[in-house]
Parts: sequence; C-alpha cells; structure tokens
Amino acid sequence: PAATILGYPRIGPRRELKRAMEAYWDGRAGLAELRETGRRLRAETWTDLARRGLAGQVSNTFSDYDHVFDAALLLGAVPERYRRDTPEDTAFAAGRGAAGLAPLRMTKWFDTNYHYLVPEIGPDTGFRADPSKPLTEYAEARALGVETRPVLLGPVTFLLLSEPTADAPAGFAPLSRLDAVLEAYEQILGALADAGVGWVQLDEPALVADRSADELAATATAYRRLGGLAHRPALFVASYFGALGEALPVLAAAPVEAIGLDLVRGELPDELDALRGKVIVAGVVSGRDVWRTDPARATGQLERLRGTGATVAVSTSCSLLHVPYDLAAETELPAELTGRLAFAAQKVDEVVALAAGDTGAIPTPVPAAAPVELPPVAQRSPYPVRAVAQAARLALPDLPTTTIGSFPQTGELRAARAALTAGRLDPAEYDRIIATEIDRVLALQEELGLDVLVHGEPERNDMVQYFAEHLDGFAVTRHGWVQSYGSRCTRPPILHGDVRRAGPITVRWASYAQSRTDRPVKGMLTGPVTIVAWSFVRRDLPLRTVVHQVADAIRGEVADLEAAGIGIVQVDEPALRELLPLRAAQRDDYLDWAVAAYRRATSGAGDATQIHTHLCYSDAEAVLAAIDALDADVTSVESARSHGRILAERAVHSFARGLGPGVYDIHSRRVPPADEIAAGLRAALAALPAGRVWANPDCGLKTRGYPEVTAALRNLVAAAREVRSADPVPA
Ligand code: THG
Ligand code: ZN
Repeated sequence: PAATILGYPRIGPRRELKRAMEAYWDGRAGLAELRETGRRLRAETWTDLARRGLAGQVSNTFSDYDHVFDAALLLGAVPERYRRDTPEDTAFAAGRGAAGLAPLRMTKWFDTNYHYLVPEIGPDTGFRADPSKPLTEYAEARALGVETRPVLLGPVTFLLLSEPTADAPAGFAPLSRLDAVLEAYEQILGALADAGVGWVQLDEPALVADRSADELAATATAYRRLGGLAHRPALFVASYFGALGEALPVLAAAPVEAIGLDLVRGELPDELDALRGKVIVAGVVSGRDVWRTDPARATGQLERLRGTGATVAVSTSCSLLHVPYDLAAETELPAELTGRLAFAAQKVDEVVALAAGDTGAIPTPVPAAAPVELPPVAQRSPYPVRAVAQAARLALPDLPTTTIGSFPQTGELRAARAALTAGRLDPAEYDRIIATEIDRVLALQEELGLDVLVHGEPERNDMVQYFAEHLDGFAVTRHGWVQSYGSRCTRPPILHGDVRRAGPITVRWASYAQSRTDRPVKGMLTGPVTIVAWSFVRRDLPLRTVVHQVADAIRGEVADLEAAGIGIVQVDEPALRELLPLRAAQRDDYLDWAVAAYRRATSGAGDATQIHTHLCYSDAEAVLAAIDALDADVTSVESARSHGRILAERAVHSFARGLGPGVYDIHSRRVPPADEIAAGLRAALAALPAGRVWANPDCGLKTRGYPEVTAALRNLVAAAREVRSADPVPA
C-alpha cells in the first residue's frame, strides 16, 4: 500500500493498559480483564487508523510488556526460570522478577528512552517457533475487516541485542546461533503464509549502527535464507534510527520484496539503483519527535525516489511508539505551538496526505532561526584546590553516607499533586503537605545517621518534567504519555522556544530543608543533557546550542542555591550515555559538546561548593572518559552489579575525585545486608585513593517503598561505620 506506519503506541490513549497491568499485578483484576483491555485497545487502534484512511495497517505491535521479550517468546527462547503457564505471566516474571528471582536485565532501545528486556541466548538455548501471538492479532484485525502486516523483530537484531547466558563460554556470541534462529523464523513465516498473511515486517534497526564484516555476512545469510523460502509472505525489512550505510547493499542483494529507510535521520542513499525491483518504504514522517513534517523535504524525497522508477510507499521513520497518541487530547497548549505539532494520530494523517500527494494539508513549519552563539563562561579551580576548600567547609567524616536525591513518592503525595492540578486543593495547603513531607524525610535521615541529607523531592513529579514546568521555552502536556518500560511512562516536555529561567526553581524547598537541620542538605538539579534527552526538542537550532541554553539556566540555578547557603549541589546526567550516537564516527563530537554543556552548568560554583553528579546505567564504560571530564567533585554511579568494572576503569583513568559506587541496588525489592554493603565499600577503598569514597544507593529511591528503603539505608550507615572503624562487620 502507498501509505503505512512501522508501529503504533500500545499503552492506551489514557494509559488503559498500564492501569490494567497494575490492577492484575495487585490482584485487583484477573487475566481475563487484562486480556480484554488489550483486545479492546488493539481494536480501537485499527478502527481509528482505518477511519484516518491508513491502508497499510500493522499488527503484532501490541505487547503485554515488551516487544523484544515477545520475540524471545515467539522463538521459544525464554530462560527456563521465567516460564509460567501463560505468556503474560512469563513476560511479567521476566520484567519484574519474583521472590528470589531477579528480573531480566533491562536496557535502552537504541537511543530512545524505551527500555527492553535483554534476551539471554547461550550455546544450548532451544528454539521452538510459537507464532500464536502474531496469528491471533492478525485474525483479530481481519475479523474487523482490517488487513494487517504482522511486525516481528528481525533475526539479526534479535541476536545482536541478546546477551550470552551466564553459563556460556567466554567469547560466546549469540549471533553464532543464527542458523537455529532462522529455522524458527522459517516455521513462523510458513505459519503466517498459511493464515493468509500477505506481507510481514521484519525490524532490523541494529543495521543502522556500525556492523562488523561478520555481522553483515550474517545479515546476508539470514535474508538469503528467509527470502529463499518457497512458501512465505512478502518480506519487508525495516531499518530505522539512522541510515543503513554499509548494510544497504547487503539488503539490496537479498531476495526480499521491500526495504524501509529512515529518511528523517538519514538522507536518500546514492545507490538507489541497487534497490531496483524492490518496494521502498520511505520513512519521511518522523516517529521520534512531535513536530509536523516539512512538506518540501518529504515531497522532494518522495519525488526523487519515484523518479528512479521505484515503487514507493510513504511511511513513518520508525514505530510511533516513541510519541504520544493524539494532539487532540491537549486543550491547554498555546495555539501557536499546536499548529506546529503532530502526535501519533496526526503523523498517520500526514502519511496518508503525503501518499495522496495532498501536501496542502500540512502547514509549513517555521523557518530555521540563526544559531545562537553563547558567550564563554569561567571555569573552576583545579580539583585539589576545591577539595581543600570543601573539606574545610563541610567537615564530613571519611566514607560519607548519602542518597541520590528522591525518597519514595507516596500515594498521598501523588493524590495531593493531582488535586492541586485539578484545582481541588488550595496551593497553600499543598505547600504545607510538601513541607511536612520534607520534615519527615529529614527526620528519618537524621535518625538513620546519614551525613549528607536530601529534601527527598516530594514536590517533583519527574526530574525532567518538573524543570520543564518552571522554565520558559518548554510546554508540558496533559496526556502526552510515552512508554518507558513495562507499565511505566513519562510525559516528555516539549522544548519549543529559547530556554530561559524566569526565577529560582528549587531554592525555596532546598533552603527550607537546610533551615531544618544542622547537617548539609544537597541541592538537587537535573543536568542539561538529560533535560534535553528526555524532552522533544526544537529542530531549528543545532542540538548543542539548545543544550547550552539549558545549561545556562541550570548555571543560574546553581548560583542561586549557592547564594541561599547550599554547600552541595548535585547535577545529575543519567541520560549522558543515551544520546551517544549509534555510529562511532559521531561520538567524539557529541561527547565534546555534552561535557561542555555540563561544565557550563556547573562551573560557576565556588571552590567551596561541592558539585555532585549521578549517572544511571551499567554500561558506563563507553563514556567513562567523558564522565571524568565532567569534573564533578563527587560522582555516583549505577549499578551495584557493575561497580567492580567501573572501579577498575577508574584506576586506569587515574581518576582522583570523589566516587560513590552504588552499593545498594534500588531496582530490586531486596534489602542488602550490611556485610554485603561493607564488602562493596572495601572493594572501592582498595581501588581508589584514601578519602574519596562515598557510601550511597545506586539510584533515587522514588519507586521503592519506605519499609525496604529504611531497612536498606540502616544497613548502609552501619556498613559505612564498620568500615570506617576498620572492624569487620558481623555476619
Ligand atoms: N524520568 C524521565 N525519563 C526517564 C526516567 C525518569 N528515563 C529513564 C528512566 N528514568 C526510566 N524510568 C522510569 C522510572 C519510573 C517512571 C518512569 C520512567 C515512573 N513513571 C510514572 C508512571 O508511569 O506511573 C509516572 C510519573 C509521573 O507522574 O510523571 O514511575 O525518571 N523523564
Ligand atoms: Zn540513577
């Protein structure tokens, strides 16, 4: 068909699936109700998109928990320890864990804010095709009169995203199991063909990153084999999140019927001749942002493609999973902004209009503004000078104990915020609730004996949204939820204008907290790269310029916190790794401006003000030199599982500033015993210069409950005291 999309959001326009999942987990609803919600959401999506005129509809883009885990289910390659009686319970066990059972590792889906469950593949993993889910969804749509193209994760990307099982021999590569996986795909394609499926979409986003010769050869093998099947649907291999580069000729030579190109991130390739005879699915409508499509660019690309004689289908650049459902749900955005926006539903309208050659329906976006050069800013004194000034001011013990910033968000707090937004709660009463909560969190930390306190962030919904709500140049949405993982969603703010700080944002609650205790209270800020990474950002300025504008706003906030007497300011950059370009050739440039932005935000601080930062991921190796270059006085890192590796790297980087290896894994409900925490601290002390190690959890405590947090922090303080006094911790 001439108009199609690569995928659609699945959590529900009002997060119906989130609610249904959480009700099922809490025992408030049964499996039948959960399944009914999913069925209804799928039906509503197909019906709505048909009404919008979209002929090329997709199925199997729904997921109970995660579409990468669905691929493991499809291939029968789920680790034994997670297997349950139903696919839903299996996915939930893998996604959430259970008593004594850690969940599968979760990591970012390429450079998006979506997290998938990492499949585990070993030399002995058995594969058994189970096409029931795509078959069921295909039949459901067909019963509604909608012909769909089932979407499957492609075999190469599936294996490249997998990690070796714990018992795999050193050096084992999941891709070495390609033959077995292809056998399963062959059976699946056959079953789909039997059911009358005309086209299948195989997603291969891994092909837009740098790939070795072996990986490209595996790609050639895979598609030669699948394409060579006698009985199969037509094959559409979708690439997205960038240009195919060296993988393009490989796919061009493969016997597949259609190839999808991301023409938003990538330009039209020169080697179009090589694609002759194939349908080109032209991803001209961005699935990664909320802006309307530039009709001149899109139609220009489509015309050039058609000019080569190719058969062209108009499409989104990737699945619309990464954008909110429907702009029509937003009634409070300024009209000037609304006119420039397109959410998933509007992007479908754009695809339909472009395919019909009807570009008049798409307003022309605003022309690009001239790049703004920001003036250079002063840098701080070298670390040794700062360290002396900070030691004198803060007088902290060895191995200081602290937390990352947020404390558990209770139901009462969320209810109070909802009531405030709805106008049912007086702002003064809301402020009293926040102040009371801060008092409670401070009293708890004093009682536990923590050295550096936090106010707990009860006033914040989300570490990015909160700042966006208080900065000029941002808009926030009411219903613009985007799935982050499982049932969890965020509402990415929309950065649409020049960013400016109209006044202090965090000073009020930080100084309130500091006025209530004699111990130092950390001011808590989100770094410029993270604010931008977790927002939808204007495209008329280079990203580095936008990030530097945000950095200047944060720099102002650091200065105001300092002026209010706050001696420690933490500026977190958990998303530093996330924006790292997929291609190695572009990484140094990115890291240069990202580090420059962080230093812009923090280098106005005086020598006696201690700057902390926190980064949240386990594969920090790729950006370790950049973390070092942030020049923060104290860095805390996730995760409890990988701190050994990070410490080893630290030694290589001869890093000599403060480091808080996360010694309490907050992603699990488990309370770590004091001796285990003490062992982690001793390992850090052995690897780092004396007087530089901090004791802290590996992330914020927002998503945990008070009972386990209290118990774990009690053990953390006990462990730090034991290690300080150099006595062994009693087992
Ligand atoms: N904020 C933002 N993006 C993020 C994180 C974040 N991306 C990476 C990581 N953290 C993702 N993790 C989470 C963790 C929890 C939640 C969302 C993403 C979460 N969301 C609430 C929910 O879905 O119920 C809604 C929160 C709200 O009310 O705003 O708990 O921390 N931007
Ligand atoms: Zn974190």
